[in-house]
Amino acid sequence: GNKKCDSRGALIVLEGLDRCGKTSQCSRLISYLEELGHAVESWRFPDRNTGVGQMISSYLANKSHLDDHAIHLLFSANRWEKRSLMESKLRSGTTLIVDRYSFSGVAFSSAKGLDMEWCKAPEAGLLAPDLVVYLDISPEKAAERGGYGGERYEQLEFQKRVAQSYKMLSDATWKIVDATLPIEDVQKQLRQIIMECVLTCQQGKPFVELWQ
Ligand code: FDM
Repeated sequence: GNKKCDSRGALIVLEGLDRCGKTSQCSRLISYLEELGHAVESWRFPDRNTGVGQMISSYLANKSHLDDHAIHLLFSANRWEKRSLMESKLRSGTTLIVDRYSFSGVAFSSAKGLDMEWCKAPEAGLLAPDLVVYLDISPEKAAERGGYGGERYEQLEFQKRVAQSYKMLSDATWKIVDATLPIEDVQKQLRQIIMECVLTCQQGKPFVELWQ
């Protein structure tokens, strides 16, 4: 029904290669939804503010070395430590726009050669996004944008393997947006796509868990 207590927020995830424009598109989406009067929060993974997040941050800055499996599990743990807060926010009606999620986890680790099914396993039981939007750009074009900050994964050859992994992971439910279009055009498409999702969730779409 239309009772207020039925309405929940949407879990919306943006994925894509480094330099695809995810972060600025996310913040524009937040302003847009706020202007429309929606309860909305900007989230990102890794969340570097937790204890686990600080270990991840130091790994990404090349300040520590960790086994590929170990860092994979830390990225996953970083999502698990936010799971209950995520669910309560959504239940209370707040929409979450999330910059990277489990798909980054699997795409980046499997790009190192880890088995994809092994990579997916610790994600099982996390909340499944109501919508995944992939901001599509070739690794070469992304590299041309420059500004790779020098973190561990910001290298063309590695980003090429990440792109292949994303392709294997994606399914028919993903919305693919051409990230090489002008910023305003990308934003326009994103707004249309996410509003549809926000409305379905308001109408009480049930929660689903990864990994299907
Ligand atoms: N990354 C991100 C992973 O390798 N696994 C994960 O689970 C997540 C969420 O961390 F290169 C990688 C992707 C990226 C790096 O991400 C840091 P940001 O978006 O640049 O903070």
